[in-house]
Amino acid sequence: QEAHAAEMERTFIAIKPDGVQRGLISEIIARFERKGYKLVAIKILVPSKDFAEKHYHDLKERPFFNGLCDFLSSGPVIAMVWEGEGVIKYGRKLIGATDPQKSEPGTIRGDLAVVVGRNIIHGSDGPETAKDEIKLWFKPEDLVSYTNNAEKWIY
Ligand code: 3AN
Repeated sequence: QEAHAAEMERTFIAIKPDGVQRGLISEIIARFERKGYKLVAIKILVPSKDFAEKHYHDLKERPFFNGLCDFLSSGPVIAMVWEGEGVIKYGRKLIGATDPQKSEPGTIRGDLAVVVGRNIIHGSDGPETAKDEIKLWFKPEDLVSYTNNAEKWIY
């Protein structure tokens, strides 16, 4: 039984400039797609420094805040919303630990990244953050709602 789209859990996922420029967009999207999650919004943009600071406002007091915001605004970012049961928590599992030296093989950071300042992907860390980040990056009408009925396309 499929939950109604309005009740489905959603998370904000971003491929950072290093992931984009290393050609990892399709690799990363494939992992979420194959797991069974549904892509409901996607765009490419170069965030301004000001926008990056809004996105990372929780980390304002951290010593790496300025460098992190410079980095996020240094090139194109793929901003996405993924939907599905448990997608916030399991999305973090697919991504792996913040420090790629500690993330397990099989995770996105474990397989594809080496240093913490260049860890290729962002994922919301909880329901409140997910809601705030989706609102910051997308307009409500940017999110699609559809029933996935793949059999319809098998002839
Ligand atoms: P996550 O991205 O796994 O949620 P956070 O929210 O603790 O981790 O950190 C946000 C981002 O800040 C990380 N993705 C990483 O790029 C950067 N960051 C975290 N810790 C460090 C650090 N010690 N040095 C440099 N950058 C860091």
